[in-house]
Amino acid sequence: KDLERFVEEYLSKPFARDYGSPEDYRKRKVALISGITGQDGSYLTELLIEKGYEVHGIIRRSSSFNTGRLHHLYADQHEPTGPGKFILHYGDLSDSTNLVYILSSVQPSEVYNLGAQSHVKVSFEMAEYTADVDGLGTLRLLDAIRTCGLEKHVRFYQASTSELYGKVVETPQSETTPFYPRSPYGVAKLYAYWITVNYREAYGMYACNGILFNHESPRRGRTFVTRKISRAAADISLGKQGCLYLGNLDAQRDWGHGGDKTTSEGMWRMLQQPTAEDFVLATGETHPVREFVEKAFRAVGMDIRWQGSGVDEVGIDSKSGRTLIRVDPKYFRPAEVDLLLGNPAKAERLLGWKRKVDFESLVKEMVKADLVAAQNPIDDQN
Ligand code: NDP
Ligand code: GDR
Repeated sequence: KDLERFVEEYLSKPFARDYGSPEDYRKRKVALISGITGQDGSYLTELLIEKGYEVHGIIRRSSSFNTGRLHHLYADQHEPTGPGKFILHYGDLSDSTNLVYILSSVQPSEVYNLGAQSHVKVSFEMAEYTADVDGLGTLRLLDAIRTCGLEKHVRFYQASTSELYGKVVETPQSETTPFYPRSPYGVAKLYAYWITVNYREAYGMYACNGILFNHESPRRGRTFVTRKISRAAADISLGKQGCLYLGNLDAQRDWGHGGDKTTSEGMWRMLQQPTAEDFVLATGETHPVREFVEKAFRAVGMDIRWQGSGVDEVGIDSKSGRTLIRVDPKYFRPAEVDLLLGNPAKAERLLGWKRKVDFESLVKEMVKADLVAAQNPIDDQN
C-alpha cells in the first residue's frame, strides 16, 4: 500500500521516470555511483552491468580526460549498438542542487558513494576541500535522497576506510575497534561514517558502511604507493626511469586485490542483506611497503638489497650495484598510520565473502600490467 501511494505521488514529480507499475518500480535494478571514474567505480560498474543493472555514474567536469578506466565499457548512446545501460551525469559532491537533480531523475534503487578526494597525503595540503567533499559530500548525497522522498526506496553504500582506525589501538581491526583517524582524510571519512549511521538510525534508511582496507589493482591511481612502485619497477627495468623515490618504507598495510571482483562483490552484497549493517573487508594479512618494493623488483628480475637507515636508506640492485630506491622526506606524512591489519570475520560469516589474499600474485599482476603499458603508451589509460 505504502509503495503504491509512493509511486503515485512520485510519478507526479517533474523529473520522474515512468516505471509502469509499483511492482516494476519495486523490482528496478538501477545503480547510481559517485566516483565512477575511479579505481573502485570502474570495477563496480563492470560487476553491476554483469548483474543486469542499469548503471548511472556521476562524473566531474575536467579539462583533461578522466574516463580512461571506463573506456572499455562505454558505448556512444547514439549508436544503435550502444548498451544503453551505462549513463554518465556531470556532477560533484560539493553541489547539492546537482545531486538532487540526478537523484530525482535517475531514481536509483542503490547508491554507492565512492566519490572522494581519496589521497591521504594530499588531504594534509587540502584539508578543507577534503572535509567538504569526503565529509559533507556524504551528507549532501544522503540529504538529496531524502529531498527526493527516496529514503525508504534506496539502499546506500558509504565507502568507509581502514584509515578510520589510524593510530593502532588494537589488531586485528574489526567493526568494534575504536576509531582514531590520523589525517584530514581520515577525519572527514569519520564524519561520513557517522552521518551514514545516523541517517540509518534517524530516518530508517538502508545505509551501510563498508570499512575497506587498502585494495590495489592495475587501475590503482599512480600516486598511491603500490602503483608508484609497480610502474617504477617496470620503467626502471626498461631503462625509462633511473631511481624510485619513496617515503616511509616501514608502514604496513593489509593490501587486497581491488580488481578481482571480490571487493565490488562485497560492496554489492552489503546492500542485499535483510537489514543494513557495517562491514570490514580485509585480507587478514599485513605487509610493509619495503616488501612490496622487493616483490615488485623481483618480478622484473632484480634483487633489492637495503643499505643505511632512515632518510639515508637506499635500495640497491644486487647484480649491478645500482641504487634504485631512495628515500625522499617529502613523501612522509605529518602523522602516519603505522599498521593496518583487518579482521573480515563478520563479512565472511554474514556475507559469505572472502577476499583472495595472494599478495605476491597481486604485485606480479600490477608489475606485468605496467610493463605492457610502458611498451604501449597509447593504451596506457589507467
Ligand atoms: P579513486 O581516487 O581512484 O577515485 C575517486 C573517485 O572520486 C574518482 O572518480 C574521482 O573523480 C571522484 N571524485 C573526487 N572528488 C570528487 C568530487 N568533488 N565530486 C564527485 N566525485 C569526486 O578512489 P578509489 O576508487 O580507490 O576509492 C573509492 C572510494 O573508496 C573512495 O571514497 C576512497 O576514499 C574509498 N576507499 C578506498 C580504498 C582503496 O584502497 N582504494 C580503501 C578504503 C576506502 P575524478 O576521476 O574526476 O578524479
Ligand atoms: P593509504 O595509501 O595512505 O594507505 O591510503 P598510499 O598508497 O598512499 O600509502 C600507503 C603507505 O605507503 C607509504 N608510502 C608512500 N605513499 C605514497 N602515496 N607515496 C610514496 O611515495 C610513499 N612512500 C611510502 C605511506 O606513508 C603509507 O603509509 C589508501 C587510499 O586509497 C585511501 O583512500 C584509503 O582509504 C586507504 O588506502 C585505505
